[in-house]
Amino acid sequence: MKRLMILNGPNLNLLGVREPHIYGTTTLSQVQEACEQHAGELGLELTFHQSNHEGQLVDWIQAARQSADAIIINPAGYSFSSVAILDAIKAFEGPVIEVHISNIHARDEYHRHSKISSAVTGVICGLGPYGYVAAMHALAQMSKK
Ligand code: CA2
Repeated sequence: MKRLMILNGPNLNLLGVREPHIYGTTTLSQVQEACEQHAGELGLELTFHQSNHEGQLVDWIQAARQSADAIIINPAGYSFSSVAILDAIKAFEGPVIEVHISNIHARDEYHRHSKISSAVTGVICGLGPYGYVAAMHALAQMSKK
């Protein structure tokens, strides 16, 4: 497992800018920098994307079939609605870790049930931006087995 694609869904470009009481004050650029630093340490090649568009996320997941060995995805609002992202993930053969910055299980009913979770290898939520780094370490461990 060398090539890792990290995908971020809608509105995560606003991270650190709005609603800091829920999502904290770290910006998505800072999350990306932390991921790039840890990728270097773990010997991973990293691509990091964010889009507000469902089709773009589906295109990246499909492209990962050729260009990545593992995916970390924060589907954000699409977690609760997107059958298209679910289907695209089902067609990816490598490990996929779903990350949420907040603890979605402590949120309102609407934010509790991710449609994506049934198709992924693991789910990390509630650890703040560290969840991305934790997911990277988990993938690095998995690839050793
Ligand atoms: O906790 C997470 O990472 C979420 O995936 C974030 C989603 C939310 O719908 C999920 O329930 C949990 C929302 C991302 C929107 O991000 C914003 C950041 C700052 C201000 C407004 C939205």
